[in-house]
Amino acid sequence: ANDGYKLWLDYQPIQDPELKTQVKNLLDGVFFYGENDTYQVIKKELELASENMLDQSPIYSQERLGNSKLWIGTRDQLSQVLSLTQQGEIRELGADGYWRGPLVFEGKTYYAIIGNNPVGTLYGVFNWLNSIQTKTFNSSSIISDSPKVKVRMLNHWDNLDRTVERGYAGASIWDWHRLPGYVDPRYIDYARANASLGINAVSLTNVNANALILTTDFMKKVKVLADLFRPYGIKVFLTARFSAPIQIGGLKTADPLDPEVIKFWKEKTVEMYSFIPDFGGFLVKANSEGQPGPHEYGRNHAEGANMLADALAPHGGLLIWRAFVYSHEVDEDRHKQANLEFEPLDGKFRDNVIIQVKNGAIDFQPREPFHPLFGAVNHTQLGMEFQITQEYLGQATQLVFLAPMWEEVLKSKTFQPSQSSTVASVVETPINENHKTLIAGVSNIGTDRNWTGHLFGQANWYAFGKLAWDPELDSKAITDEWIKLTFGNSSELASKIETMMLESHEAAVDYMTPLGLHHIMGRSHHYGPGPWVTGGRADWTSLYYHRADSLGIGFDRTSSGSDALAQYAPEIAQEWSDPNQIPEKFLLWFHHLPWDFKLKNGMTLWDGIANHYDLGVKKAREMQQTWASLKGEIDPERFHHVEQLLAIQVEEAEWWRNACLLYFQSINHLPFPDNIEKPE
Ligand code: GCW
Repeated sequence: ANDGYKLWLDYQPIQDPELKTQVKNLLDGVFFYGENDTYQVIKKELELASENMLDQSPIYSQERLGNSKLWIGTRDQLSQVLSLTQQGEIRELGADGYWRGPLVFEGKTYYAIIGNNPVGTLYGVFNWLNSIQTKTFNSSSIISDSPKVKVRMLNHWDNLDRTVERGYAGASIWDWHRLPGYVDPRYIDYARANASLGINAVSLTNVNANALILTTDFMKKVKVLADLFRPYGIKVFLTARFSAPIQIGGLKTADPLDPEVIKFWKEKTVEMYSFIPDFGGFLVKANSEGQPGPHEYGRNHAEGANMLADALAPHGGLLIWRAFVYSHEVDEDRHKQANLEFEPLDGKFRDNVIIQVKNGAIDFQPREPFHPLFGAVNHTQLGMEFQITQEYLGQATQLVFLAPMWEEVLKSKTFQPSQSSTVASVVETPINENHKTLIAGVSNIGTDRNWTGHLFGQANWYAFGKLAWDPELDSKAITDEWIKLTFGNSSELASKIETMMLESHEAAVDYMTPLGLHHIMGRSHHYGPGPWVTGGRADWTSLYYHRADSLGIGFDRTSSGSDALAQYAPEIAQEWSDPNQIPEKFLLWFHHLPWDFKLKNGMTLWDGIANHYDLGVKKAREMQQTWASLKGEIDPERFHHVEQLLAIQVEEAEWWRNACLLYFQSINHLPFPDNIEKPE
């Protein structure tokens, strides 16, 4: 039975005789150029892989020459057998880069996997194992790669009590109660999976933070995880509750300029590093959605962030401060708030501060235009925050592959700071040599046997890791790879699953929030439709976002409305302020238009909305049919799991379409177009 626990590291027996001989030959003579904890984990991985793929253990060679065939080590360790050119090429790959390929030494050819540091070597080994599984390994070609982003991080929204905010895959995998004494073997599999993607950082706790994590008892627990993850190249970060000096420090204030508060954080940080000498740093959500922050004391975000950054700096730690800030007191379009607060602070943050910005200005909607902060500040290092967990995208019930959405965001042109800038280039570029770059993803992992609840949630974790390593990758390549690793190498099966995956995001946008509609889901749980949601705080209602009335629909963010558009580069502001020029996928995000506004295809806006919802339902049904056609080609356990979930997805796509269209019709009283299936 296949329950999906092994993720993309399910080393299957090698069928192809030629490939098998090649791999066996190498694994019969493995030589390590040294000893360290990372090489220990490489050995474990090779053993696991070899036993599964070849039904035998690797044979370690004690001598560099003699019987060895596969060389593993760092550039330094191999310097005597590398030419100067080779050394130069590898050095250029930077800290975490790797090089693998044939090496000729004294007339004999070896296959070498080389990193600039041991972790780079581990990445090279994972990449090699990946190439075997996807049948792309060729022992005579050279493959080298290095990450384009320094910090590639998962954010867990763990609440210390095994619940996970917006977690849909069971309980939290962090079993705080039984730590530090009990080490769940799952922690190791977690580290392996992340390292295989190049993920090198994890923030263990919820950004809606509990100060308890900073107490000595919890530090001891965190230390166990940090020690386990270290050989895999993964650094641990924690969320810091801004009011911790009050909650656990016995102080009356958390004012970032108060000497006692400064002292509290300094000492806390010193204590943290006494347990974890390579502690990554803190991640902070402040003055957002009721979280404490510097504003309580009349201080700004920079004053808050810098105080913590100063505590971390002597230890080499990073302070990651979120730009997801909005408060109901600011009488402004929520879309504008981050720029309003952060643009005036440009250049005021310490070198070890990164501002972590969600991909869009509202909140992880099914589709958002890129966040206007990207490109708008030149002296502040911005990191990207994606949400892997599908809070607004059907949670762990629906198949929605997110790589195309992330790719769309990353490839968006910002036109700032330069004409050719994209979101990806902004995120990849350190503002100077002292700065680190960052891509973070809110994790979708839990205790479910398959980790992510929906089997295809694994693909989102996988794609996130790949894009954090290289934000320029295209989703199709990532998809192909994941499918092969997950379902094997049959090309017919692969092409069907690929189509499902690559079309799933657009399908969800169609049946949830087409044409730039947003935030019209059920209140607070964000599951299912809720365009009627009203009452309470304005920017938590659906009406605030869709603004439908008898005459029209959409949020006017042009100069006649909130003018959020002015926060983008003039090239974008100009094009998007014209409802006939803006890409239609963002139409109602920026424009309030009459129901009979003409779309590019000649339909009225109302007919267009109706057609998108209907198309979404059709696409969901198509996915279901495609999957049904794979019966017998996928093991029954995983087949049935996805089959059941797709049936729910189809019902829910219909629910979304019917609910939204009937609701909007109750406002505009227009008939449905003839060509769609009538909602009821
Ligand atoms: O998406 C919203 C979520 C909150 C979350 C918040 C944030 C952690 O609904 O659950 O809180 O964003 O990102 O801070």
